[in-house]
Amino acid sequence: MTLFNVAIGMALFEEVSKKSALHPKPAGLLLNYGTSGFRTVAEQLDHVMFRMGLLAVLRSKKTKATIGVMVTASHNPEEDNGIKLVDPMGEMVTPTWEEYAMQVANAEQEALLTVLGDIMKREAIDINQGAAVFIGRDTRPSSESLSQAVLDGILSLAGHAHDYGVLTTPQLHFMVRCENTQSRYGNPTTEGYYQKLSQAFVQLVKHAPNRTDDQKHLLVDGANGVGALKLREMEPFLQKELQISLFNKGTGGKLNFQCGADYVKVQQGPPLGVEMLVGQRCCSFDGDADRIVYYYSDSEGRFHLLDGDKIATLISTFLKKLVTQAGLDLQIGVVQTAYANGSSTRYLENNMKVTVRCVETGVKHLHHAAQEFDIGVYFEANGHGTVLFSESAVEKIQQLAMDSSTSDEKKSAAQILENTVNVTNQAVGDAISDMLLVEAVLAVQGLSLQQWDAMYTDLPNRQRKVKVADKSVITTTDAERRALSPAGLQDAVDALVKQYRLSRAFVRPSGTEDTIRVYAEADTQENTDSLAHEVCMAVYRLAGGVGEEPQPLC
Ligand code: NG1
Ligand code: ZN
Repeated sequence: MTLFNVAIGMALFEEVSKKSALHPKPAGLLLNYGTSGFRTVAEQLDHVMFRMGLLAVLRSKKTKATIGVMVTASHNPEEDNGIKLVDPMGEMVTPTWEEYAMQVANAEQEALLTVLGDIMKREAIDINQGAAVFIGRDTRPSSESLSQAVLDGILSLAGHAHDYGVLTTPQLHFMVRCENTQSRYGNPTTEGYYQKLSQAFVQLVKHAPNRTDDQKHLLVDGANGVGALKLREMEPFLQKELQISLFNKGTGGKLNFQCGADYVKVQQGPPLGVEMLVGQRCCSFDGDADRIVYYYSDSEGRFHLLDGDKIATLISTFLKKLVTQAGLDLQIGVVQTAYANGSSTRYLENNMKVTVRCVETGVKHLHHAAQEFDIGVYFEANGHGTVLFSESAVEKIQQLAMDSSTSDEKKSAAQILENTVNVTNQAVGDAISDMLLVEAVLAVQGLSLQQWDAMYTDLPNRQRKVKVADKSVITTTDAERRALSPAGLQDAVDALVKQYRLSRAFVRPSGTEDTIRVYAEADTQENTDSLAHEVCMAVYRLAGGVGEEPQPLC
């Protein structure tokens, strides 16, 4: 390092030291960079925000690219907040830097500069390298001041910041990807996002010319969050090809409260505030609009949920048909987690004959596995997912779509595929993009919601939680489907599962809450609930349960 660099470094660190005193860390407070960044009650997060601004500058210097910072706590209650970093291609930040994030967030006040200095040394970061960071935030009351703290962090390390204000999480990921691909992926503006996705959608539905107004009509539950706001902004770009009735717009109700994708998925019932008629197509976003689930109510008043597994099945079936029709040699894979309904996996493998992979919970694992296919469709059962098209797959599709010597049938399939690529937010799962994709797939194939639902029947399933003294006593293997410890737990689960038909169960520590999650499925809801309860009891007895014993659901 030259003397000049040392002087710059010292001046910057002095500024960081001065500013960080305005964002003090409560002594002793330790937070985890969980499945999707830091997440806790908003009052505890000011110092974390400031420090993530600092870390984003370092990450930007290291990658020589623009980095994203999103302030949100997704589907958590309104009092919570959170933050996560976005890497140059719009993907989740790489695991080593999650570690750094924890070191920076948890350093006591006087140790902060040393921790930053160590990271710079380990990563050989050049202090003179420029840095640029994009900031987005959701609509929580705490998000504005918290994103201001992020900005303070960025500026105190002399980074360049662009604050987009309120954005959906996937929009922020999109901006970062556009910026770092010199706009080849799209323009890094909300207008650029609306334009790219809606143009592709409008092109796709041209292949379904006779849609009725009823078929164009969709009810959307905005979870009282940012998704509602952004969907309203996007509507004019859709040229009336989608007619949206928007509920839970955030004008009165509370964010995620008795509404939104997570509520609908876990309760397996409709959200409050949506006026749905029999058979009507409805969907719910979560609080930051990166998850979506569909549903409807039948003439007997029964609720039907079409979750992430059903969405993955719909999309991969569509893609497989088009790839075959286009005569392209592209391998399609579907990536799921252990929470995927057993029926969906069986249907994909046995009927659709596509490769299915099961990975650990958390989008970063799914995204990574999906990159191994020419076309990788990944979805968590809770509705978070997208499709990744490899660069060579996109090239082959584009060439065929322009090839004047090819047959009309092949060309048309390639053009539909090309627009499917463009309607998809490949940076990350995106409720708005997934909604347009599902709507287009249904339209192009002339499928009703009921026909989509009938592709396979979900096995009854149940998710439960068990409180234990120390969740780390449970360790797992085989994509979290088997417990390695504590001794005897997996044997107990195996013995219970054997007593039911079409059954499956597993236990794992949650990565976002201090709890053990239990999942069970079986031939009937009654058997599923009974199996889930017995597995909860086994966890309680063998893994140090605390508080009241798990009670059967009645
Ligand atoms: P944990 O708490 O690790 O189960 C939950 C979801 C994940 C993912 C993360 C991030 C389930 C069962 N788990 O993780 O799929 O979405 O939150 O938000 O839905
Ligand atoms: Zn979310």
